[in-house]
Amino acid sequence: MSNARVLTGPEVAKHNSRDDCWIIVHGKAYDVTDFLPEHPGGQAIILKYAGKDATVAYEPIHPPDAITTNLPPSKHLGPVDASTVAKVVQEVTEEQKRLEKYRAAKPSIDTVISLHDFETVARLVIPEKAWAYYSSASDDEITIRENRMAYQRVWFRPRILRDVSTVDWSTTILGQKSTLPVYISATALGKLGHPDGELCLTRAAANTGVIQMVATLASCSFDEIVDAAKPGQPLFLQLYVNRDREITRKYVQHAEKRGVKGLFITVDAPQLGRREKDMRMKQVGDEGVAEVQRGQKVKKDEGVARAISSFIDPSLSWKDIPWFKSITKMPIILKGIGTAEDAILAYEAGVQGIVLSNHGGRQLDTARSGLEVLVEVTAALRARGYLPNPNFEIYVDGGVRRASDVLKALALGAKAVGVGRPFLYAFCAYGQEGVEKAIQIFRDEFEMNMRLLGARSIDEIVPEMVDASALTSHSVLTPPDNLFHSTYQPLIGAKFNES
Ligand code: 173
Repeated sequence: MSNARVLTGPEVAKHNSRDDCWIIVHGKAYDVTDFLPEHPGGQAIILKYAGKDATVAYEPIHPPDAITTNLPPSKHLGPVDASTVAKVVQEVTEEQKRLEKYRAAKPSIDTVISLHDFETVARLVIPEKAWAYYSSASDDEITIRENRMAYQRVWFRPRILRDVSTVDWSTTILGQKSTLPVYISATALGKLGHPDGELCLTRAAANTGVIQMVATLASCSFDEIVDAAKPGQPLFLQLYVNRDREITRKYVQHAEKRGVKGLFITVDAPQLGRREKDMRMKQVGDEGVAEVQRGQKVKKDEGVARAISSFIDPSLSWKDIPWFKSITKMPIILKGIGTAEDAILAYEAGVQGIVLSNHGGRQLDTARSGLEVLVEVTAALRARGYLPNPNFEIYVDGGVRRASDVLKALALGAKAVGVGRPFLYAFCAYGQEGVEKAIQIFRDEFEMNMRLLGARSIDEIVPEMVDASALTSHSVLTPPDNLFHSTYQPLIGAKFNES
């Protein structure tokens, strides 16, 4: 029940124990005592703010409506008089000093000329924890590097003298117009790196005619994102399937009602990969354990993503596909296919597409690159007479940094390519303008590469334009002084306590 009276800071502060825990978020108080054991991110982080204003910690990780939808109305205690609330004192840390220094010295956006540049800049202007979470990949980070290397094992076979005065790289994805054969792939927790989070993507997509795939675990709420889109702007939705299917059904049907044009169900994450950079980062910097947390086993090795992923249903199986088809008319695409066998099953299950993906190297380490999988998938589907089929599209993601990468994937049979981290880094570094610049860089690269390849439109990009004979050979050397080698950071070992 909503309390009509405005509460004061000292009143809220009295409820500061595990048995009686109130917190303030966005100027309103909530009784989270019963919710503590259910909090996907663990109790410890809430208890740290028991009786206090938790907005700073809440904001980057949760959509604004997470607390109101997860707590029953009886636990919504109503507004708190802001003038009576003690400010959560945020001392200026070494990290903040570092961030200020780098933000002041940030290269002008005009000097950014490749997608790699966004990564170089983002690393230094976002909090260490954000960088650790975004950049991390699983285990020994072999696959994240392989995603990049695979593109370097495919070589072009360009055609000449074709009058390339006009070249056009626009296409359609699931029947929706796209100015690039590229979509913005889902990445979670955008507000860790920029206060506007995923809205930077939505607004840039609106201005450039590119399609954004909205993440289930975006920092901005789904409705905020849809509200920020222009009328008619197509959006896709990435779906993590909840253990409680009723929640998933409502979420999917709400998305359909709001006009989402494609449902990308993530199928490669029944459990989240162990991303050691993220896990290590969690172990440092959490010294501020509050009194109420003492004696409690504080899980310190989870990392940001694992901590909030417990709702994802590991029992998801092929048997669930008919159910998805029964609850929505949106095209269904399975995101995270890694073999021809599963591509065939997906086709036979009657979905409209597949994303050949290893989740940006964040799930099964030493899984192959989407590009390599593409070759076996198109061969197997063709052999069964399943391709060509205008109602079944194949996408690839992971490691794409150049239009030339996209052209290779298209030549090998992809309809479009997903790009995740580079757009994320673009907005971490320069907000919406960064994303627009990233798209401009793609346009410039497409124009040049298509001219040099002798392809005037997307249909003229054919398998004969690439030599992929080295693709399955994993030992081809590439020059070690590549830009991407300097953006990938070495893993670090266990840390000794400081004496
Ligand atoms: O790759 C990820 O980090 C991811 O997909 C995820 C999953 C669960 C929670 C947060 C992010």
